[in-house]
Amino acid sequence: MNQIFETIKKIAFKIDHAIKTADLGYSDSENSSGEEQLKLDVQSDIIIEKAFAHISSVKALVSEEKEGILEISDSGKYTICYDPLDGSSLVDVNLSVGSIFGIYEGELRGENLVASAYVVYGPRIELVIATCDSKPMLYRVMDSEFKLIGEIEMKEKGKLNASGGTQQHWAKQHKNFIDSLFLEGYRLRYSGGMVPDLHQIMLKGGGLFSYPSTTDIPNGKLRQLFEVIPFALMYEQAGGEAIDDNGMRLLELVPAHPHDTSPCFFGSKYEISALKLAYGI
Ligand code: AHM
Ligand code: MG
Repeated sequence: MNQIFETIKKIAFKIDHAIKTADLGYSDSENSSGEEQLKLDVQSDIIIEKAFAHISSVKALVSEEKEGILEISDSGKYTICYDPLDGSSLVDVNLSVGSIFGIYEGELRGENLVASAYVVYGPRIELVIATCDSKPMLYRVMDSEFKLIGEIEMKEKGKLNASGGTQQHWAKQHKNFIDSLFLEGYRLRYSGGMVPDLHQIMLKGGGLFSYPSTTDIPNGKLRQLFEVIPFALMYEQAGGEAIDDNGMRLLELVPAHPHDTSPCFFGSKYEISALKLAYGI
């Protein structure tokens, strides 16, 4: 597993370099969710595929940018599901973006996630790694190297509130709940990049990030294997919670297809309890 984490560090430097120097235009292809791909999405995907191609513990790779599963090694133990450049449409306005990695052993489902990692490409490069038996560990690049900063631990209750989805398509109960948090004094924080948005809430102690079911996208936008499940492990290991709109732990999701999505809520304990009350779940 260490070799995988070390590889993610190397990938982070390469993708960061690409973000800073590459062409920001569109490629002439679409990803498997039918979204237009930026050249940077494709380039980041290739960087990751090449980096893991010779790591013997890797059995297979599944990318948000590709259909299907890429077999790497028969004797490998782990399947890595990754979003090479999440929030890539924010690069042209110079906001932070990220890469997300879910490391699964066995069938691709929440309970088989053994570790997850994400990289934030912002004013600095940061990396967070969580395993099933450790708190998330934060690393930051200083003097061209990843240095361990420390463990991440969330408080019982935070101050930040971030909800995705088009508001005109929110369900009444979601709108009422989000409004009630603002009436309690929560501050809006939403950049449109789940990596920096979830990172901010975790590092500032707590709050709530929602990507709910909406009338136009009933299953939400965020993908289970590459985005939702890896962050669920982060939040649970940091002392928070991560559930869907039925109150089920996101770590219990069982995707029927690699690109399946799910409504999702990540927060500290207080906000998740309040959400359960408001949603009646
Ligand atoms: P992407 O993987 O195509 O970049 O999309 C995922 C991103 C998340 O980072 C973010 O939370 C969400 O899309 C924002 O969506 P919206 O604009 O609907 O709020
Ligand atoms: Mg994404």
